[in-house]
Amino acid sequence: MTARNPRRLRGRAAPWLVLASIVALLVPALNASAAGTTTAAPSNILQDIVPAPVVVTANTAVSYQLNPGTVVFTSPAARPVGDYLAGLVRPATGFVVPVVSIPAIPEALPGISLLLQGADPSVGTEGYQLDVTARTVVIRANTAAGLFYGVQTLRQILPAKLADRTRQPGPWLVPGGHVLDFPRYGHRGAMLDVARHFMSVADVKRYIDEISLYKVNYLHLHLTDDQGWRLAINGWPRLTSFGGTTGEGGGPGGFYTQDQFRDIIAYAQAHFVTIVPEVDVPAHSDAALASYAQLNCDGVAPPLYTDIGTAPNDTLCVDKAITFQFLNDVIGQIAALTPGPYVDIGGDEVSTLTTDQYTAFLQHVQKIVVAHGKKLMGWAEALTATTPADSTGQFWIYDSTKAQVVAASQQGAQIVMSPCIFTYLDQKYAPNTPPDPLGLEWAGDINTQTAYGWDPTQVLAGVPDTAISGVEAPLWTDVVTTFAQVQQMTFPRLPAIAEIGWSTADSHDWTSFSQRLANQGPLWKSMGINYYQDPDVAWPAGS
Ligand code: TNX
Repeated sequence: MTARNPRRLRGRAAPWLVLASIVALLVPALNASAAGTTTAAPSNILQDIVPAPVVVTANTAVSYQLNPGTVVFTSPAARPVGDYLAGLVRPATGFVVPVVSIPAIPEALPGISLLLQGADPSVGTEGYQLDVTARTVVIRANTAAGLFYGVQTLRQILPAKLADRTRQPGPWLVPGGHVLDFPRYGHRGAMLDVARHFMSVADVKRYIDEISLYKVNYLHLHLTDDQGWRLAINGWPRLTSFGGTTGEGGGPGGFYTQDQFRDIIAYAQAHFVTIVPEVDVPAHSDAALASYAQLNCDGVAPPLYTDIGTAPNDTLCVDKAITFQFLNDVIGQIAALTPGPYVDIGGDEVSTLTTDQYTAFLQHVQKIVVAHGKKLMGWAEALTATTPADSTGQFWIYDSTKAQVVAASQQGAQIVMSPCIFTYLDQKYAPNTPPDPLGLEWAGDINTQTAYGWDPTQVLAGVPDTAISGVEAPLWTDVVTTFAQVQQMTFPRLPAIAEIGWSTADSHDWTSFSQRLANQGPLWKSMGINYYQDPDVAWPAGS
């Protein structure tokens, strides 16, 4: 429409030009005066970044000071990232922080620039380059995602009190220097089990905010299990009106309408997080079986299950046509809701089917997933039955499935590494001494150093490096009931696993990591994150 109307085109172009020129004239004076009056050293140092960047070159002689005249300039396609950054900066500083989109920025303007041009080619599709001088903070990337990750770095090197929701005293100094950064793996995941204990839309969004800080880009939502079905499916209303009404321990449960789920997905997208929706079948399906008698082989619905562990008979009837009509509806609707590449079908812990039944079932389910335009993801067990080239499997347990995971990876399956002994966020940090700490212990105690102490390429001998998509830290909620507990189990272990997914293998070093991690403490305090003060980490006083 605008292309056919040159007058409108001219009319649209003018405001940014005018605004940019005014701002560019005004801001140097403000910046110069602010820089000139600053004597304080930044409270943070450039090296305090988690995950560790590829290159960090500090220039301690300079720092940039956010000031009342600071403007965020963005390439037009990066405007939402600029708005996001300004939204982070405004509450604690009280500054106006205008965001101005400019098609081509000839040289860095005074202030903060988020540019989709001029990045070092090595940054690829998710990396970024950050340069901080006394006059400018410039983040360059090839994609909006890269700029978003540059902004996460900026959040970490600004004073922690920037995260306060109320006005705080400055100065707001950004340490000077250069960062060049890009991820080791494309899949850096977290998982939240909203089936055992339901988590509200607001809680899921908050989780997205908090994991984003560590450049996590996949959030796997475990949407169904024996204890609850959490996503409304058109045509199958009892899944949620009955199957969603409770949870583990018999609590009130809950579920997302499809509109609420779209809202979560949009929020995740704005944070460059891809949702991986999981419907766990054929086992872990008591909530569905209790809701619809016809899904049971004997036509009798079992009661809702509210205990820990698995229900006595929680497996779908794999011999009935209606089971596959049901799955086609569920998978089709989930595929239509999600922009991400995967529908996760679980596939774990099946004890009542023969190998042939399990294989036939999963092959059928994989056809449904593919027919709806998605790739099948599942727990490692699924790889024993699916077509490897069309599957991503999540390695979690060191049992007999190991060999089949290795074989599938050699035949084209992608593997996400979630070895339970390192990544299971529902396990206790420390041994079971009174007062009983939160968490299970079947995979062992996992303190922060343990969560950090592994490498994806060393988990399973025989898995080609190229078959490893990345890592995921699952948080099961069998014993985790509140969002404060979700935070306590996630921090500081998730940042440890995020660093394994993002940073180079060469940079892996507990001493360096634990120092950088310690300096996240004040930031978490400002953000209201209820974290576990692991005694192996020297948290700054008061954090
Ligand atoms: C194993 S990991 C499970 C979950 C439990 C978890 C508790 C996996 C595929 N299954 O159903 O919640 O242990 O730690």
